Amino acid sequence: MIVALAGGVGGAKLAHGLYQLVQPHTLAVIVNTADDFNLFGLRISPDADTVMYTLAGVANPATGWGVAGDTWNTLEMLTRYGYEPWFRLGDRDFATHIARSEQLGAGRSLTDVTQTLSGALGVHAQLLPMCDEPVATQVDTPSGQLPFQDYFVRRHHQDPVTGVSFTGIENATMTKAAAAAIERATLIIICPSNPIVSIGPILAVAGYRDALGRSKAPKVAVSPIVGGKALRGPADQMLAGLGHEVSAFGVAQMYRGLIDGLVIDEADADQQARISALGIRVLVTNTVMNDEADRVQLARETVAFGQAQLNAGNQQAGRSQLDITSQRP
Ligand code: FO1
Repeated sequence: MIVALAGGVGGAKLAHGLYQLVQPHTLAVIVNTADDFNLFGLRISPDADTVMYTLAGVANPATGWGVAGDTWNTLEMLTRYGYEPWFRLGDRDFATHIARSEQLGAGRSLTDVTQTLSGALGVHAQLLPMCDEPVATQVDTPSGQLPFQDYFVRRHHQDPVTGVSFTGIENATMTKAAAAAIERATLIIICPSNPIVSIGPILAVAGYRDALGRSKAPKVAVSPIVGGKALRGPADQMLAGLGHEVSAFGVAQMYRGLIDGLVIDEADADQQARISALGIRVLVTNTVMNDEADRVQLARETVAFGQAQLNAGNQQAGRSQLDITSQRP
């Protein structure tokens, strides 16, 4: 079982590479839900939907989020009723939010609803919300505290970030399904998502750090920072605003103690020694996923890197060599 921790578009791309590489039922993607919010009376789970649409092969390739070829009639009509269309919801995307909201309203858990929706779209990997309780990222800026989507979408993540907090985190617990997946994991991958607001919320939910620490599976992260920049989104300005070094090394420091290995881009090869000095093994390769082949290639190399960690660990302990994954023929 490979367990991938993911957030938005960057994480979804590597999850998609893994999904194409291994038998679907041997992959579980634990997804951030702290970006979730209510709009038009509907519950919206942007990161779960981004991973779901990407694995289903229906994501909008230009943006990474929303449904390819979607239409905008509902939003256009809502604009005529005076609503501001700051968060672009397509007509097919609305169906996801209507179905999720209706099923949550009937008392189903977010985990069960997400399984129903992703299964209906033909996704046979496990797509697991990090928790079933509501958690909401708040971003502190010089203009005051902003709910995440206001900061990220409405204000185009222009505001300097001076702090991040997760409302409701104190009531959130790792789901049984996520715990079971980590229990069975032979490899745990932290996808190239924003360490602060995509991976951070998952690690802040009670139970994850213990479960990950207990797991004997190798833990490998892929740096979302390449050449000192985030490939998309505000991760670089967030790391800077919160006092972290904006580099692959900075990411290594954030995950220190949690991961055995870090995959960094060739642009950051000069940081390999500093990262190794933290006791973290390093794989230097191309981590920029411009097309589907890149996604599968990065997935393949990340899995092989994890396998090497496992073998190294087993050799030291005198254990036999295990095959981490059942790859698709
Ligand atoms: N991001 C934007 O920058 N602008 C949008 O209008 C937008 C709409 C949207 C609709 C559905 C969805 O699932 C995601 C959407 N996103 C949009 C992306 C979303 O804000 C981010 O992907 C995550 O919240 C951060 O990873």
